[in-house]
Amino acid sequence: MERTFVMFKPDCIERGLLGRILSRFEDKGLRLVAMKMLRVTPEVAKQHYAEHVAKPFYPGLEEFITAAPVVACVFAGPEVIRVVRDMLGATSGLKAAPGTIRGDHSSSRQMNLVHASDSPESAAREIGIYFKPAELLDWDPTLACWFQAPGEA
Ligand code: FUP
Repeated sequence: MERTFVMFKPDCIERGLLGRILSRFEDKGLRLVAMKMLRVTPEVAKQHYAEHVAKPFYPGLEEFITAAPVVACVFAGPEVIRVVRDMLGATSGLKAAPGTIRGDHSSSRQMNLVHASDSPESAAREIGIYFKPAELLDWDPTLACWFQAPGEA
């Protein structure tokens, strides 16, 4: 089963939206396999956003992502990387379609509430930054059989 890294960013925690947005992933039937609250340090921010470190917007992005706690998660499910990205919507809340998480709750490109991996490679890399292998729980929710038919997962 595919895994993706999801991070509820400082704006999400400060605005008290964690529960409501997490509920959307639960409602969808995504399997939560790891979760922790932490403060992103400048060092971890540079690792996480390695591809953006040299860009003009990076200093502001680092200031934002280190400004308050975040909640880091791993979700598992079929096609979960694409499914979560579709649920988030476009990077900028101003462009994200209504009905998506960012489209419904964000009006910003930087303060876009939730991060999610965009490929299997970035999922593996990002999960490795925030979690030890032993922190990823292998479990079968009792109700899984009511979210997908046999053979779909
Ligand atoms: P995403 O894949 O949707 O997380 O977006 P990107 O990898 O393109 O950007 C990473 C983060 O940088 C986004 F959360 C938003 C932020 N960003 C800015 O703050 N300013 C920019 O000009 C572009 C991206």
